[in-house]
Amino acid sequence: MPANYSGTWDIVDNPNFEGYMVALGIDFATRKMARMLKPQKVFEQDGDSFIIKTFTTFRNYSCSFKIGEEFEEITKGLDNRKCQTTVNWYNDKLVCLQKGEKKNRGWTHWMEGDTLYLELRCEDQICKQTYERTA
Ligand code: YOG
Repeated sequence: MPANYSGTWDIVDNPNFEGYMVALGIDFATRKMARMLKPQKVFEQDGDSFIIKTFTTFRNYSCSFKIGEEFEEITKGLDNRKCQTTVNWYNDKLVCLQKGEKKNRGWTHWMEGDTLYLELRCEDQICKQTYERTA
């Protein structure tokens, strides 16, 4: 039985989101505004099938995938790049690789009780977000 991430999660900490956005090439004005956002994650999971929705007051982003199946991800409304993306289990962690123009790009999710972590990686930058379960 894989871990079950289903639920609603609100951000409580977001160190170095700025560095991650710089690495993605996001312009100053957009970064300034995006730094103020408090993203909410909604996970819909059925075994190895996932929909991860990220909601903010500015933009929303949704990503659907099956574990181990590479897909083309267009990061629409984010940095608008095309990636060949794969997500795998590593024990109960979700480990994502986003192959494309940016080196070392991907993310990892893991849970500890009602706390959800997200490490966002791009080039030499790491942003480690923390979320708390609200539903
Ligand atoms: O999530 O890949 O949970 O898809 C990364 C933002 C700000 C737009 C958010 C809107 C990168 C302006 C998604 C932010 C900054 C700044 C929220 C992270 C880019 C543009 C929609 C992500 C994964 C893992 C699932």
